[in-house]
Amino acid sequence: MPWNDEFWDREEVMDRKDLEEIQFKRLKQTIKKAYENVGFFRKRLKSVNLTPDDIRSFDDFAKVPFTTKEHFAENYPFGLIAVPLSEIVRIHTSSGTSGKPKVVAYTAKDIENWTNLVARCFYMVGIRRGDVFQNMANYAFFTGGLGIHLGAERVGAVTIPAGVGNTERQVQYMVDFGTTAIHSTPSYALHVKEVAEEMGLIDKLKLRIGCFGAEPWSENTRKRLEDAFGINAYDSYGLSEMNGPGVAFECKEKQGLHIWVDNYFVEIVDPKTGERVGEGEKGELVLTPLTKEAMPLLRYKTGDITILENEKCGCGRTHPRLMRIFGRSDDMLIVRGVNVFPSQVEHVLMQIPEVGDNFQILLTRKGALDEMTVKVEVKDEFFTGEIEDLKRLQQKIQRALQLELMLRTNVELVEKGRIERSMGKAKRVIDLRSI
Ligand code: DLL
Repeated sequence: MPWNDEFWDREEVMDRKDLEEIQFKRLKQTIKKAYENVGFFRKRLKSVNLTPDDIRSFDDFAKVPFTTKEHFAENYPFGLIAVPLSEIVRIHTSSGTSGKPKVVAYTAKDIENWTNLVARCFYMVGIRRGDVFQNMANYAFFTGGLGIHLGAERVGAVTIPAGVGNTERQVQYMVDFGTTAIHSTPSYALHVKEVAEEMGLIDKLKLRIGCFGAEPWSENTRKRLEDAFGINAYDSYGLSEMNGPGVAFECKEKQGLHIWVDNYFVEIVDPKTGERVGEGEKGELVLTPLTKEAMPLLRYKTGDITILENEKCGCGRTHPRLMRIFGRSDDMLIVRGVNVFPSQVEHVLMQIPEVGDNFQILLTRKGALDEMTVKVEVKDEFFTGEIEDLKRLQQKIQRALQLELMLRTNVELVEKGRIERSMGKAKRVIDLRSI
């Protein structure tokens, strides 16, 4: 296979009509594969009196029942696999419900296809042969390790399997190897930035590009990372059930993430009713992989809340865009009846110059009332010990949060380093209300 410029460009600007044709053909194949090879899907289709032949349009497909993460628990470990184990070459897991991890499996062709999808994302943001790409993600069961790694190698970058942790060594390598591109969770990137500043090496870095994903983050965090590292920072979305990273990715316009609809069929539904929402409306992302051999999931409810944008992008690519993920429907906090996404809190805090890079939300109950306390690290230069200054800052943060959330919160200011750093996905919320 010639992995040259022409190869990647051709896939990104396919005609919309051709894309739809490919989608429908692949969708039919996926339904058939699932029906014929996975008892679970056969039963699900039969429960609504459907056979694969009854699905003749994208609208008909809406009659197929959803697959949820609970179904992963029920079919643990291998119940959703559509090929014999002898054809499986890799397994990853990610945290699931009722103590059972979600197990996802790949054939050799799945790995090949996934690698090309991740490479397509990296090519899009300008990562090329000669770039030094440091992958600061966990290489164990997490798909952000190997999945990202193979995609970066495929575009020809010098790929460093750095993993997470040992942050001082990571920063030293970035300087020594002349790293030009990094990948990590945004929360770990903030920690790397902090350590690079402490080591006095932040100005010695040669970074151009940062790819960040696997958890929600905000425009203001983007700005912090871009300013500190002198990079362009891009949002990367994916989930293990759909291979892992490489499902959707921002282009240089940074106006939403192109979702590769030749490989994933996209629906946005009302999370409660399951009905498809109107164009441009916010809802839950439901995905059906169109090319997976090992695990052809039908209408998988991701839990992720977003908007699908069909307008053509300034970059010329024809694949539609997902707007930045607001959060998961199950991450949404209800505090005294008000809906709050942790990403909204992040958005507010990261635009306040005195605020450091870490925060945590603590939920407690006082009598019948919920209390939300936001613990905020303050940058060293503002943590002066002057009570009056701190009081003013605390009130400023409280007002900014109230304006965004329509909710009164307590704000507790702490010194830098007082909140535990995350190496992978950050734990932003501690909910003590049910204890
Ligand atoms: O997080 C795959 C991945 C690895 C994506 C590296 C990007 C980079 P899981 O561990 O299965 O897979 O978690 C998937 O993480 O359903 C979202 O809730 C969340 N998530 C992933 N990317 C983003 C993002 C990987 N860019 C779950 N913004 C998903 C917000 C994200 N949330």
